[in-house]
Amino acid sequence: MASTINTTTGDALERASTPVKQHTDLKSGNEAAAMAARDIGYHIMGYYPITPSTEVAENLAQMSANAEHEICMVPGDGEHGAAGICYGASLGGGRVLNATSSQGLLFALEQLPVQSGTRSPMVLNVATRCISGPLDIRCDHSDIYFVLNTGWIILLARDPQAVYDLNFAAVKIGEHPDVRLPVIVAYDGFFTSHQKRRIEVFDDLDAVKAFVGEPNAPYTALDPENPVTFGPYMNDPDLINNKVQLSEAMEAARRVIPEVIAELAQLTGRSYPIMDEYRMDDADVAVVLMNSAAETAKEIADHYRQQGHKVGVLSPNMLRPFPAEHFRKALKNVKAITIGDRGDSYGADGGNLSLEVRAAIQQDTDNKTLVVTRIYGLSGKDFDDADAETFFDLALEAANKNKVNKPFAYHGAHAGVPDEHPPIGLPVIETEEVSRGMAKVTLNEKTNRLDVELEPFWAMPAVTNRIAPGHGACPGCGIFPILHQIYHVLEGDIVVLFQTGCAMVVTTGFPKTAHRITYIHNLFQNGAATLSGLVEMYHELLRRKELKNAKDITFLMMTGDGGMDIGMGPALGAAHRNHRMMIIEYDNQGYMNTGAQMSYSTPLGHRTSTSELGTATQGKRFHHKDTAQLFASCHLPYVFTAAEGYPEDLMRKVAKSQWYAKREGLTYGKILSFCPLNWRTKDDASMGVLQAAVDSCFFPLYEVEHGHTNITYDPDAIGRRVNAAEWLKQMGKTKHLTKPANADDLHRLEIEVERRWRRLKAMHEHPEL
Ligand SMILES: Cc1ncc(C[n+]2csc(CCOP(=O)(O)OP(=O)(O)O)c2C)c(N)n1
Ligand code: SF4
Ligand SMILES: [Mg+2]
Repeated sequence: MASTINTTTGDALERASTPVKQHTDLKSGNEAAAMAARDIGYHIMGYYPITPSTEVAENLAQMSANAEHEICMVPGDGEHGAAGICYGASLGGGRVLNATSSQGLLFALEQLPVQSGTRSPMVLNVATRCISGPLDIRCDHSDIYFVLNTGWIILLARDPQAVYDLNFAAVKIGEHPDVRLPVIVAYDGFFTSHQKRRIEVFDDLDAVKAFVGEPNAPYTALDPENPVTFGPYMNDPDLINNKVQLSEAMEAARRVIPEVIAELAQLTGRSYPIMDEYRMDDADVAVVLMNSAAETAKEIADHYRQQGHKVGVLSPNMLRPFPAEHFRKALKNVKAITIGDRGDSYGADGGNLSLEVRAAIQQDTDNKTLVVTRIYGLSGKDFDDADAETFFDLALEAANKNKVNKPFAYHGAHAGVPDEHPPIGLPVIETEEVSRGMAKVTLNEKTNRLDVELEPFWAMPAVTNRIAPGHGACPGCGIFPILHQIYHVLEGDIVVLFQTGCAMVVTTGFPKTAHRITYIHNLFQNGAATLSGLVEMYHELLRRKELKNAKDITFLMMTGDGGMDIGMGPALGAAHRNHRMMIIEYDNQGYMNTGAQMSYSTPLGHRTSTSELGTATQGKRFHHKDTAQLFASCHLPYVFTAAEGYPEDLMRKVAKSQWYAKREGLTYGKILSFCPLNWRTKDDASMGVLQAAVDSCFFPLYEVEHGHTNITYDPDAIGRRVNAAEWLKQMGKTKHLTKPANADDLHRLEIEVERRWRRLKAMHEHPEL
């Protein structure tokens, strides 16, 4: 809890004599952020899941299901969409919340200056996390450093209590008439977002409401009697003048933030000085750190003090506006400091904290503080006692010698050994081993469609597996049977791109990989564009005869259903450009790798961690996305659906896809994929569940070949049609839909399923559709 009193700057407040009634609870940072949001009573939350911030939305979703708050939670199609939702909502004048991390923050980045540039306040919780690539989910500050130039206020919360408290302050700071800027509350991913600590929580919600007050937007987009143009095209000199105003708003924030924090302290009894100064009064040397690592350094400072070293710790509670004056005052008489940056500004000899502290003290011509910069703790690498000791020792050495030996370096890391390679895995696959003619595809001159002849299943294992044994998926996971079925019939050399998702996460973990063929990962918002670039490079190099060892390559992108939300734009772009590549989506009806949040493919009423079951609502509130029809409307040569439990049908379609992708252009397939963990079934329940999904016509099996729809399995025609309830009763995530209380939702789902099925049948029967 940041209750240190700042004796240098006078920002800190004594504990208020009569704080409002609170109770003690044990909560993580994410839980604290969600509880604060509930107590603030935001109007809208636009969000998109990403570890480690996802729990904020998940906690609020659970509370929403039980009517514990009235926040309207809008799931974005990605963080860019979520940021747009938040921006639009804030223009309406109500209160708006978001939470994100890492790539999510970067994907939203483009929207952040738009929001601050039009002076639209909102609150964004950032559980800080390492940015890609390569992909890593753990904590550092590389994401938040990217936001420094966006015009957002950034408050730093070092523990769950600070997360809770500063969320209230953030609303009031951002909405202050002299400020009107969006505010980020940044806390360390996992260290703070997930570790539970004792926190004090308000009992008196009236006092909270009185503190935050009513939203007071001077203009809104919802007042037709006073129409306003938000974001006009603006040229020189207006734009630069507009930025003067933004700069002045930041300056106003310097004044407003301590005022609001002081007011909050009256309520809570807890104070957050702009600069958290620990034993700095007479310090000769100091360590400067942001957020949770500073707490470790404080303990070591105590040990060093006992040994007679005059050391202290400095850590800001605010990053924007940057507390330059506070640093100048605190470092006036300090001989040397080590600044730890949990993120690098590559090539600048320091991360942003170092660069800005150095710039700040350079303004004080009397300041003689020597500065050591160390990049530490990237991707969640622990900062423990020994690291803190090293940082103090570096500063003490500099102070003693009055010289810095190595001003900039990485701490506890090295660049690797150039000639050392990970051990070679299985031998390279020869083209002949994977060209075994398991599916013979011929063009039928009469129908102008493809015919496929499959070898018997028992012959299939003759194809060398492109996926090595050994992966980290859950028992019973559908992804691997699907991959095996695909790889059995695909002929020859394949380059595969996996978008982020379970299939990617469970098959690669440096230095190991389960992929025996060339594999690329790009984040799931952009895989299709990436693969399309590679496809074009391949054809261009072939055309120029510049490709050494030129081979006949098929390009395949594997994606989850979530990847077809956030990555839909680039995928449709690739489809419209009609690159010669295959896209295959394994649809497990949710964002499984991040803990089963809803995707747009999740059907109505299904339980996920962001469409929870409670007394007020039961599962997802809107219908599943018809991704196959979206791609069909791009007039591709070939689109199909398939299910893991119908291997023959699946393999025929994959073989056709490859044929078209090599000759005519982009093909797309959506395959229903079993996920026992999050569908809440037994590991071996796949056959029954998938059969019922198909037989209830929820997931029809069909293909669209050159625009002609062909249903490849018709449960009506063979007397196998079952009710949706037959399917839903088999899964823990949907059992509730078969109860009388949820009859309306079941009925809505059945009607929608039937409508889509009839439409499909009409297309199947009509020669032109
Ligand atoms: C820009 C961005 N936002 C969010 C995430 C977090 N994230 C990674 S994978 C994933 C869900 C993937 O869902 P899906 O594509 O359906 O694959 P599955 O995990 O179900 O296999 C999410 C939300 C991320 N990595 N990057
Ligand atoms: S969570 Fe589901 S999709 Fe992911 S590995 Fe486990 S079973 Fe497979
Ligand atoms: Mg999924």
